[in-house]
Amino acid sequence: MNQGFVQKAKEIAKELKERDHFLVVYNHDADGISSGAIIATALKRLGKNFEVKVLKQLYVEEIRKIAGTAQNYLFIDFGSGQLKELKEIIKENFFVLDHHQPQKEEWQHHLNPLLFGIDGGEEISAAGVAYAVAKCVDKKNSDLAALAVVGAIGDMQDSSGQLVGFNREILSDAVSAGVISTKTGLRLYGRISRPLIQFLQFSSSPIIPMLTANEQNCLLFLQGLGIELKEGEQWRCFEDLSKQEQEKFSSALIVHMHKWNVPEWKIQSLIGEIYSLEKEHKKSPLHDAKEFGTLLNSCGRHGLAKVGLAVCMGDRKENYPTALAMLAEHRRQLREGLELVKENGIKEFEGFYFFDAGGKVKDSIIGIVAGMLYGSGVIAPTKPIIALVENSDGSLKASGRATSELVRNGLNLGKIFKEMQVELGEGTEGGGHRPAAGIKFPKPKKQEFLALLDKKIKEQLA
Ligand SMILES: [Mn+2]
Repeated sequence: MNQGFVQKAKEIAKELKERDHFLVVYNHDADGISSGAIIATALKRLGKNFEVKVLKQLYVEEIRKIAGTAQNYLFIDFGSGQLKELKEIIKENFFVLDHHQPQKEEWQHHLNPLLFGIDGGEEISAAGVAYAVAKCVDKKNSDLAALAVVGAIGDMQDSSGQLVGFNREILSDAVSAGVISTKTGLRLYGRISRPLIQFLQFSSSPIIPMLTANEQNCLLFLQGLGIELKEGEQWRCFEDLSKQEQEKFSSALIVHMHKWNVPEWKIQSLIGEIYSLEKEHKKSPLHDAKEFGTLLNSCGRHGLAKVGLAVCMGDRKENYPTALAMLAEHRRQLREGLELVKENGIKEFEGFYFFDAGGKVKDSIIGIVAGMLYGSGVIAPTKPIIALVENSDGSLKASGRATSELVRNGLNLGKIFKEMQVELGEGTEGGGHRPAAGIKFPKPKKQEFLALLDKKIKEQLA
């Protein structure tokens, strides 16, 4: 345990116990919702008065709206990058629990692992930071470690195959409290909520060559293993399989990926630690930390973060069915996206593959769909794929995805879209990472966009 970090968590916990009338402001993704729920539960158990408010981003206008509405404020999973603005507008009586890059600004009630040399990208998420405070408030809050694990998984802090660093200490609290159990197994998403075919077909991390986005091949793969897809009327999911069937499935998948020359590190990351929430029903997606995280993200994306928060705080009646519906909606949109690709086909430019979804696919889904196409066998890994959707405001949003091989060869989609933001001018907003990036631009600039993009990609890969 890092002494400085724990000391600061203790100080903040003490303040929370002494004060009352809080506004808990939290981020709308899985980590933000879990951390909001951890703090809200801790306050509730103390008998404090509090309100909650979700935000997509902590813009200055939002801070202005919030100011004066409570006696004390907690900003969770953001705020470290807005300390100056918070000090100017809220002035005092606010706390920041975050793991993003902080401004160079002093603030007494600011807990961020990066200030203590702890990696906030891999070792602890906002939910872990919130948990550290909750645990200092009362040792009995150790059951909340389960939500801290969900938050960390939601922020993909297990990408090495298991939780590391500070997250491991939180995990061990969760195991001791009997709220989480771990096992080693296949780390594909959807072990509980996805029928076997979709378990393979919708795999986007990693992409499985010839199986992702290819329903027919998934069916053949499973038939080849002799695994029954149904039990009576019910589609079987991976958790329904016997131990032998699970092992058969996993080894066949590994052999398959070797056959298609998937890099060794990617194949290895397929097997790792699985986190189960022991207090949740075995058939509920909440039983698996990854699915719990996706359920929260689905709620957040649909403007229903509060539903996710209620579920995190134990609601299994009023809000739970809505949360399940959001998760189903997420899957439906992925399926629809892939079907649309089949119908509309993919165009090929010299520098990239292109898919125009029109107004039919949400811009939050299109990037995932684009990435999945590499698995379908429809496109070669030699060019990036660019997918386009029309937003409800009439603007266009392009999402680009590239393979790691293309990135090694010099492709940087984030840089291209950042440059295009300047070159396409007003109404354009672009950026992102080398293999995954996005850009929004006015509709009349579509042809200009395509031509410029083709030129830039060819230049980078020349
Ligand atoms: Mn986060």
